[in-house]
Amino acid sequence: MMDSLNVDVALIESYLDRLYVIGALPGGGAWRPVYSLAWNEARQAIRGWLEEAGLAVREDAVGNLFGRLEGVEPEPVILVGSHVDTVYAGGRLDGALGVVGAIAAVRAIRARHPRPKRSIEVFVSCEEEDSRFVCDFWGSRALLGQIDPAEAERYRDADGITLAQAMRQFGLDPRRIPEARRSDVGAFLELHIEQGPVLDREGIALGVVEAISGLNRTAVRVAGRADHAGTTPLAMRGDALVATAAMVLAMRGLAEELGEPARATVGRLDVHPNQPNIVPGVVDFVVDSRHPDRALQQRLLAEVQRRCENIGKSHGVVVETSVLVDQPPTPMSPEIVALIERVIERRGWSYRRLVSGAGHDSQILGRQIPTAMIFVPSRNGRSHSPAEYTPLEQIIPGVQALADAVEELGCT
Ligand code: HGY
Ligand code: MN
Ligand code: MN
Repeated sequence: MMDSLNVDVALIESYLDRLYVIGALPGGGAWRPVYSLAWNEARQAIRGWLEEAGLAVREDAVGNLFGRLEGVEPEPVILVGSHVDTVYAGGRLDGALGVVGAIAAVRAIRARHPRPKRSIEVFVSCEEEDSRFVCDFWGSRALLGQIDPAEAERYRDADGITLAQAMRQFGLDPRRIPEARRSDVGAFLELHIEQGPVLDREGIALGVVEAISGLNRTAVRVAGRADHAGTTPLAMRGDALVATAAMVLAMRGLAEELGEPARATVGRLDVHPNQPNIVPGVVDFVVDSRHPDRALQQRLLAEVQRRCENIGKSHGVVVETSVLVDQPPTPMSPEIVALIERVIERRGWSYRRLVSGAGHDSQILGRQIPTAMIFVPSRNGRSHSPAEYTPLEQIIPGVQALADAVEELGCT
């Protein structure tokens, strides 16, 4: 058996610190939405790190970055990474850990295997979070050739800018999106924080993901009637926000009825015209619903739509729903899961299997490419918040396990 690989702990800490400054918001947390200045600044920093690691850097048609360590066999390629974009006011580790961990892992591998058996690439996904456009795992869908270039004209951000316009600002041509497709990838590994409480609560070092939950996003438009807040009798109102309030509570009730681990969340409301002295005329909102069982995910989705429509009728407002995202649950590769467990056991660390309630690039890539994920604990399960935290000593086993697993896949 080979000696253990050792990843560079100081480098991991300094890269994570550096990334968290990029897109930092005055109130805490960072925001690096796709095709923004902060997003690009982070990518330029990462590009430099990939070059310093001795990797051949390439950018694809949507802005995904790759850093390649050329193997004796050019393909199939072992891909390892995560996403560079963040949610609004996101924490230090979501996505960033997977990118930094991949760089540290491949650096350590390169030091021992300057020319590994298989080619190994760090993958920096350009977009995973839907935090600017609801574009549904843009980076990994592009890699699989699943984007219709017309989508780029369809999606708009809060300021009305189309995704195509945003791409062009960074010299990317939406007509070339199909060129991002790859068919040379043989495996994908992603390191991530758990973003939930299980590992932290149980005092377990690492999670090995066996499946990722199915995810839907449903846009709901509630159309009532804008009227004077002082004069319109309650019985004469078509208050879109009152109807929406009932729907929000119904979504919570729906997930409770279905039981753990069903989820239904309304995290975004747009109220029109959003004035204190006007009865709200229109509300747009998005329901995020999830379940790891496809049949139950679909039942949940159908109920989201049915309940919103029924509540609309009882409130005398018009409800329209449209499904923006429909990603089924994705099982991880049993062979790579078993490999990860073996390398963790060899190190003597504790681990357990988990189903990820959060979505990941692995959810998309895992449907066509053998894929697996390693989780490190999230303190108090906090994520999608500046409170996201994992101490360095709990991060390092995750990066080591990633490096060991990639080494096994790429070099033996
Ligand atoms: O929403 C998700 O689960 C992911 O963090 N994008
Ligand atoms: Mn996230
Ligand atoms: Mn993430």
